[in-house]
Amino acid sequence: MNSAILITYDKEDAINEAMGLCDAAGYQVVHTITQNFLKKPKYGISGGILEKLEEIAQKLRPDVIVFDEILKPSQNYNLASVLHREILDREALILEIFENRASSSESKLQVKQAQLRYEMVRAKEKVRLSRLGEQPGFMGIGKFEVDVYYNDIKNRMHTVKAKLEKAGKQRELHRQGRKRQGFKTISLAGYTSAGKTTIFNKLTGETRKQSKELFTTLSTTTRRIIIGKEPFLIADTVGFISKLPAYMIEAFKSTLEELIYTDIVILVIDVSDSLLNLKKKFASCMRTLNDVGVERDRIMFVLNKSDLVSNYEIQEKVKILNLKENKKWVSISAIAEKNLKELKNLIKDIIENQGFPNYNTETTMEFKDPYGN
Ligand SMILES: Nc1nc2c(ncn2[C@@H]2O[C@H](COP(=O)(O)OP(=O)(O)OP(=O)(O)O)[C@@H](O)[C@H]2O)c(=O)[nH]1
Ligand SMILES: [Mg+2]
Repeated sequence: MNSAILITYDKEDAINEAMGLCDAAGYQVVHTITQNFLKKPKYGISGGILEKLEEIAQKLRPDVIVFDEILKPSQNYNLASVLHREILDREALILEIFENRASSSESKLQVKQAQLRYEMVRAKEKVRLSRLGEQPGFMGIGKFEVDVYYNDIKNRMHTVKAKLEKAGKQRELHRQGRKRQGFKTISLAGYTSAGKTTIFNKLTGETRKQSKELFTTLSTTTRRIIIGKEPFLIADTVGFISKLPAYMIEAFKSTLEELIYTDIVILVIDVSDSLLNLKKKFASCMRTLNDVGVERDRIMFVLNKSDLVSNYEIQEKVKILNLKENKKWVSISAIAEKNLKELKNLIKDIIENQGFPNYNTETTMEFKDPYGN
């Protein structure tokens, strides 16, 4: 396993997630440095911390240095020139995980597109700097090469986009086919590791990989299930995560598009999360669903992992997430197979009442994601 020094900008909860991301990307964290949230323009960290980091990197010789934040291309460059190590920011780290995990041809294309966009942002910065004549040979290449490089990325993006569009059309045909057959559709959505695949497996009898690692699922799987006497199609989807730039959601849009055309979106929430994490992840999910174009009244909420918390705690969390007045929620434990019947009943109820006269879907509280995702 490769080693990493991890720089985090947040409190306890975020460190665990950052460690999880490193682990999923195959890096063993040998040292962690926490710095307050304030952004420092040149390096993304203060001079004092940079010195400390230099010293530790000398001693521990990690393969990479991970910043659990999104760095500007210039910050990345400045850091790499001082530390003589590969610098991975949160985006690059997530891209590595996606690259290792993507197995279907469509998810591979999506990852490719996200990678190219990541490079594109950097290429633009290179072009800008070389035009200003500020940093000739920025990142080791001259002005002419910068233009060639930039155009090359543009061309490659074009090709990937065309292929993805074709895959998207195929998907659309499938969707229409299912609609013609009169199937109602359900999609499982939610933060990575909330337990979507575990629920999917329990409901369908499938054996898709479920794991505590982040981003276990990268492509959508759809299966037929019977609830009551009615057949449904249920889809398991890629998980969400906060602090992701819009283009990454955009890159996965064709997968996430399943969510737009589905009758019910089940938002899976890990009810065993700390209050801080629970709120942060919930806000991030609601924001992503909104960005993708899912209306609120198609969302039902499943509080999973109820085996890990008391009933009292569940009730408290329901109140905090403001689901109390919204009857479209149920707490379950996929692992302990608790309340799976209630979950099916709720799905059936919602489908029967679609239009939802019995459900109060008003949500008075605004959830703000501190990271803007
Ligand atoms: N205690 C407990 N653990 C659960 C429950 N459901 C799922 N898990 C665990 O949570 C972890 C994540 O489960 P997954 O089903 O892979 O989660 P996911 O939402 O599909 O995650 P991604 O595919 O990574 O987005 C696994 O280690 C599961 O065993 C539950 O009801 N109780
Ligand atoms: Mg999964």
